[in-house]
Amino acid sequence: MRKILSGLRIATFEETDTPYGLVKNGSIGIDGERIAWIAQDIPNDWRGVESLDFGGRLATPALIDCHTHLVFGGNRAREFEMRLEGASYEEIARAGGGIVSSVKATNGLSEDELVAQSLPRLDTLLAEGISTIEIKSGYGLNIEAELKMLRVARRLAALRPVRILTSYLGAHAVPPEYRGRADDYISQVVLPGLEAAHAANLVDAVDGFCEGIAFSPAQITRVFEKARALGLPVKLHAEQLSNLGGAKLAASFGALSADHLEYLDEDGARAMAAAGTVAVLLPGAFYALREERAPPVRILRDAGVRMAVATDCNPGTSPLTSLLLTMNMACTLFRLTVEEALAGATREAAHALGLSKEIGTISPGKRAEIAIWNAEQPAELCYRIGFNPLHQLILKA
Ligand code: DI6
Ligand code: FE
Repeated sequence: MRKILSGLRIATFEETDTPYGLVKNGSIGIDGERIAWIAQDIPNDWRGVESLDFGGRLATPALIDCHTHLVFGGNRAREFEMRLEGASYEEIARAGGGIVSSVKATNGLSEDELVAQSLPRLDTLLAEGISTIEIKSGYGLNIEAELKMLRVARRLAALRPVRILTSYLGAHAVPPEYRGRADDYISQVVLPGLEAAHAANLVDAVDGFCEGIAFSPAQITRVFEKARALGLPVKLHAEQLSNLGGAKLAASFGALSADHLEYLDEDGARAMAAAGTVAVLLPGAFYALREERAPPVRILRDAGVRMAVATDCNPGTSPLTSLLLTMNMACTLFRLTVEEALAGATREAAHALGLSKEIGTISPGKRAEIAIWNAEQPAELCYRIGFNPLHQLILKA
């Protein structure tokens, strides 16, 4: 199957000197699942191929949400109220709320129920021109429950036209039955759970939460060593609430990404740049927690670290199911440029998932995953709040 998309302003996001890699007034040739060419004139041997005219609309790579905890049970609206009454996220977590309360809600559901509760969130995200999302486990915190979450993520991919990459996040929180025994939890649950999930082909990457209220760098190192032994890529929630050197640790394992990074220092940024570790910025969590310290965007930029942007969709700190709103927040709260925010939800997000050869830019040879917008300027996708200008999502010819 061949098809031509014509009458487009194409923000290819190829890394050229042209902002957005913009091709004004262009066409895209699609052959099966791949992009064949991008040009102003249709090649001779494509004459007669079916062509759709988009009347001057903007095309971008389909969006990619590279950090979500989309599969979970219940909600944490009550904690939202508690925070309004003055409680902090850490206080709520230490009092047995927080992640652990979502663990109870998640583990009380069957696999079918978990699919049913997750689908509306997935559909809301997908309505904004998304082709690919990452989903983490981490609300099970026992072996079978972690596997269940990952199976749900795989099932979602079969139910909707979306590519889903899974991350095993057994090291998300210490469950109550292991309080004060985080190392035992890692030995008895996280590591054997990872082996079992990997054997069942449920794991695309391994994640962890490196934080005072979660796991120390030494404990994360144990998890990453197991990931390395299994040949799985790693990523890390790092420097969200304090600086434990998690980003540097992740970089030393060649991590795909280090995520959050509000407390990152220059040393960490340099290590990430050297390792090619992507910085995944999560303005939804920053906003919901009313954090005051934004990630050091200027340091990341100067160090040459790629910056992705993602929803962090989760019940506690980022109940957010709009990547467009996330891009707006990245600009307004973190001062990313529009080009950085859009690249962050396309090209750089592809890097963060290890998929940059396949998706993330509109380039010959890459998959034909293209969002077409009722917009002319790329900035229109970032400046609006709560409006979805998607015209059509193309996923192949
Ligand atoms: N950092 C976060 O912001 C989320 N997980 C993490 O490691 C929070 C998850 C939650 O509160 O349920
Ligand atoms: Fe997260």
